[in-house]
Amino acid sequence: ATTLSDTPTAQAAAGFLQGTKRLLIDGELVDAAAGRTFETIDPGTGQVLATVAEGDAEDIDRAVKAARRAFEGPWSRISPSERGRIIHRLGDLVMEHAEELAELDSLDNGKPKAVAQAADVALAADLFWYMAGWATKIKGGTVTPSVPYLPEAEFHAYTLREPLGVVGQVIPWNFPLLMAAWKIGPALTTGNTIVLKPAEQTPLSALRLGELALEAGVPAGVLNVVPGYGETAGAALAEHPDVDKIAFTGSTEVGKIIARAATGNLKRVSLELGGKSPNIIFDDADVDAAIAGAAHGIFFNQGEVCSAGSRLYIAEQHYDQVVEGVSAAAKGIKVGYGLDAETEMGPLVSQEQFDRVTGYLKKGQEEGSSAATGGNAIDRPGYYVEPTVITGADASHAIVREEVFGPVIAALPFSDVDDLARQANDSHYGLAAGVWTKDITKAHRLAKRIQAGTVHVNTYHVFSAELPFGGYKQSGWGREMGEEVLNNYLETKSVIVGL
Ligand code: TXE
Repeated sequence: ATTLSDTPTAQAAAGFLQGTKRLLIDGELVDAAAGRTFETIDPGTGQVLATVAEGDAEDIDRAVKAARRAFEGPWSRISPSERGRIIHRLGDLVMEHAEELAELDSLDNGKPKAVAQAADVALAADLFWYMAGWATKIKGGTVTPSVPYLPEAEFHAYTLREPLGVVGQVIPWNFPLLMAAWKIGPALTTGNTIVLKPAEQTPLSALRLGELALEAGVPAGVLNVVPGYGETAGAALAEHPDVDKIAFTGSTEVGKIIARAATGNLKRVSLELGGKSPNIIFDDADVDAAIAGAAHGIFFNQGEVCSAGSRLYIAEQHYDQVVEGVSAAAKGIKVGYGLDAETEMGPLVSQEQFDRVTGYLKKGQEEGSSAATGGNAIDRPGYYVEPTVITGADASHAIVREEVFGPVIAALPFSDVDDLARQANDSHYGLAAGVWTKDITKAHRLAKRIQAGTVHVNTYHVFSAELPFGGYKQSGWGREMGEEVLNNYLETKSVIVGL
């Protein structure tokens, strides 16, 4: 691994970064069957961070077989109580290795280490602790069936909730550790076994998490981690005939590919996809709080958040003040290398993502909008972009309609509330929204009208293990977290006994 001479280097993660990182299959660290490797890049410098074994279809197949054996064998014999304790220990181990995991995500993704530790790592641990409690609380019910064509008969019936079996999980690069936790936690607590494919841009923390899972007592084969590319390893997992379910977080485009690939054996599918979330500031809002919330809603995690508040609707009379306020917040953000203690915003994750975001900035100019602040790449090694506030955009512009997935917010004035609700819902996406007002009636009315899986009122970006998260419309299928996610990983069986 190499770094630029003036950038801080890994401390807690230095050991893990040594040597080629291998696949975790059946409790063993192994090379890819084809012997191939790929490089993961530090987006803060553009230089190679680590070399990683590149899994493909053959490795996925090996991992699925191991997961099947573990599902039928050791994992099925462990009591729910013990399962819960193992998952709880995994949460403890995540916290014990908080600094190491935060460094790995900072180096691999670019995000500030302090943010990774306070948000990603803490949320991941909390998710495991929360899910651990569910292991002993998964239960069916008893039912007294009435059967019109058998009026004299008497029955005793009940429902069982059973794990699906082998679950494939494909995750993105924006919250590498946390997305792994969101997927692994509920699948384990419901008694499934897992083949996880992390994003090729950020495979490191998921591999480290796999090792910690073994340390926590997860039996060999229950959690397999196979880094590789989407078109090879990811596609092989989505198509695999012996995988019972595929869970995916990523782009809407790939979500559709996954859903099609899953039809071969009609495996269960859950999808957490893109967004273009409206954040709405009313005339009666606490304007200062709304400005801070709008800036946090878009600039947190370099704007690489599926639920980022990227369309900012502002009541006309506050428009200038809010644009000025969010612009000032943008200018005040310290953009820099993730391991620098001063850094508040890191680089984008990859050259590809940098090209995509700067492409949208250019397109915005061509379409006739302008940047109140930012609008450019930052001239230094790595994939840095200025926090940007766009004004003068039209509802038909790409920068208002499409997911930019970068630190770019479009400010749009409004006057009429009914028209505003129409505009807020004028999107293929429906992941999140924000409403800023002191009028509780208005807030609750709008919360009902907005087509989104999460509506924030006078706050933004609140994630909690207890709260379901997911999308309406093309933002996805199913919900993650909360009690609701358990449905993604369970079958229901009715058992009827004639008495
Ligand atoms: O995502 P992909 P990309 C959005 C965001 C971003 C855009 C593109 O707008 O700009 O997607 O990012 C795997 N079969 N989001 O290209 O390709 C891939 O290896 C199976 C929103 O990085 O969807 C990775 O593990 N798997 C989002 C994962 O899918 C495939 C987070 C996500 O990559 C595959 C990330 C295939 N054919 C991007 N092709 C969110 N909802 O948070 C790729 N993959």
